[in-house]
Amino acid sequence: MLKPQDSETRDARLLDGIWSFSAGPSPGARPWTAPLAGGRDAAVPASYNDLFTDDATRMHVGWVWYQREIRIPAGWAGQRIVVRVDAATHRGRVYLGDDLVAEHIGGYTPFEADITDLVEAGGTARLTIGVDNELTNETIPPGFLQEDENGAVHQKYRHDFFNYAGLARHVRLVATPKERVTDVTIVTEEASGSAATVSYRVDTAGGSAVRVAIVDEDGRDVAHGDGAAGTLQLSEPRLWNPGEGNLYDLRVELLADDGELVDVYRQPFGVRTVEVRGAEFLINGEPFYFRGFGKHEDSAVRGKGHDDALLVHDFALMEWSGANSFRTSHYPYAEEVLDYADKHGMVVIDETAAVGLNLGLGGGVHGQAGEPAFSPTMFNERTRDAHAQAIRELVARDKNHPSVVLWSIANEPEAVEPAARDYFEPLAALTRELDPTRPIAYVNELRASFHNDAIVDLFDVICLNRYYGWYVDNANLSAAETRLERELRGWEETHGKPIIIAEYGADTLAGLHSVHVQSWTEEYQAELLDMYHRVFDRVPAVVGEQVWNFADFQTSPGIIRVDGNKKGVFTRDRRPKRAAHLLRSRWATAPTRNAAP
Ligand code: E9O
Repeated sequence: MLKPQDSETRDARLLDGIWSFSAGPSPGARPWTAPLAGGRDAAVPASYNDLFTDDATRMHVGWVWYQREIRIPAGWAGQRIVVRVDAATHRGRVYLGDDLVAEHIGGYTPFEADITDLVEAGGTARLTIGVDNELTNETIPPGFLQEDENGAVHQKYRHDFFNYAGLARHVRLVATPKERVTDVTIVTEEASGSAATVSYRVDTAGGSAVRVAIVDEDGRDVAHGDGAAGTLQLSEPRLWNPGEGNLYDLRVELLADDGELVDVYRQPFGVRTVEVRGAEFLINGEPFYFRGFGKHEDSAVRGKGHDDALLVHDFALMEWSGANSFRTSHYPYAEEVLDYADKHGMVVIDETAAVGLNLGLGGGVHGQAGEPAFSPTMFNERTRDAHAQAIRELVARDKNHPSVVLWSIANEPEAVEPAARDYFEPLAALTRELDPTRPIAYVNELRASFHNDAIVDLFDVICLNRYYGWYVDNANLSAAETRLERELRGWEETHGKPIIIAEYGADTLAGLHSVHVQSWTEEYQAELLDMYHRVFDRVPAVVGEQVWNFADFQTSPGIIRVDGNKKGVFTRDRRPKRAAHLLRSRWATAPTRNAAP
């Protein structure tokens, strides 16, 4: 799905700001022709949970409603007009007046509602967006409802971050020509410093001919093509590389029968290749070593609300620490984040929201005692269909980002039971079919190791989340070191594929210090990371280290979390803990941006 943009033929307006908001009533309580009953002010974009002071809203389960007036610009007559919602977490319904104009399931990918026939240029309309945050065994991510002693219903889930919901990204009013470019796909077929071959495909609605040009960063046309698909040659291309966010635009022009220009769309892209060869991960044919973080979209007050200031600051901190990459744990991030990664040469592991597809931990790490454990049969065909749809929408949205070098289709799912293989085989095949150009992975958790992981052979890269020294061997780093090295060597010998440690870390209370080996102190976090690094440097198949987590983040309340997960190297308000300085001295001095430290 194309990101909205302004062009000679297109117009996109943000509908950000203060909307009227109400938690409930149910969809049956329309009409939406009237102002929201009991509506109060809410900011868009932002998760609604932490905007107010009442717990009823913060912990609300079910639908909420956002409403505002829109005015259609007078100059938009004859255009196709849509409302584009970048994300409605986890399900959205768009109404214009009382007409349902779009419904979408999946909380982190965009959708649009065509309102062309319902509005008039220069006129106004009442726009209402319903957002449902409920998670079930058939949603991605999954969850379940639990009734307490008093009959109150609570949303439970296995993933370790707060179920922030609402309109956390931009909403836009967009005009395009009716005959228009509907999709663009660009692939670097081959690239070297002296030449590159780039293939493209343009999908259209109407129009009769397509003309394309590659435009460089100085605005010069450096290659031309005709037709809806083809290949283009570039001589002396400026390759997109880690740390070098060189970008081009593919300017796509759609022409009518009489040769008149009806639509123009500029799709940014980078010229770069990605390949897994043996136990190496290659970008532009060069071995790449991932240094960076698992992140979250998370901050005080706005929850998962996208914020450009936070985006710029997070990247500044990542660059300060010497990171060259991050993972969009555990869901697709706002498109602005990937645009920024493209521009800054930051490498991205792009993940679906399939997190928490694990069996119950029997009241263990993230489950509360007494909660039902997920069983292998708990996830069914419909769960998998939702998961497949999440993969389709992720690839459709992000396929042209050069920063994205690896698809992660799930985090820490059940991976030992035979049912896991039946579940994942078609999903891995689907991901490859949708994008044959990028390697794929799933992110593994400790209980599936090199000898009993039943799905890892379906993937190209082994991504491991490991917590020796934390959940296992807490406060015993020498035992942890032995176990970690033994396990990594086991993976290396058994599978011969590149290994990325996609999570390692320790909960750390900023300001807590000790001269003793004491978990939760800043010293312990730094020593633990340092120990992992020694081991990584001894195991050649390790091609990446991404610390869990970039920053402290909010979780659901529970007995192992104190105001959230504290494994951040930065606090939630982005101040460095001691470990941040350790990473900076390891990473920022790496000989080249590509090399292992
Ligand atoms: C997923 C991430 O979202 N990985 C978790 C992170 C954590 O800090 C969480 O925030 O808890 C770790 C999974 C740990 C599994 C340990 C199993 C231990 C069995 C004895």
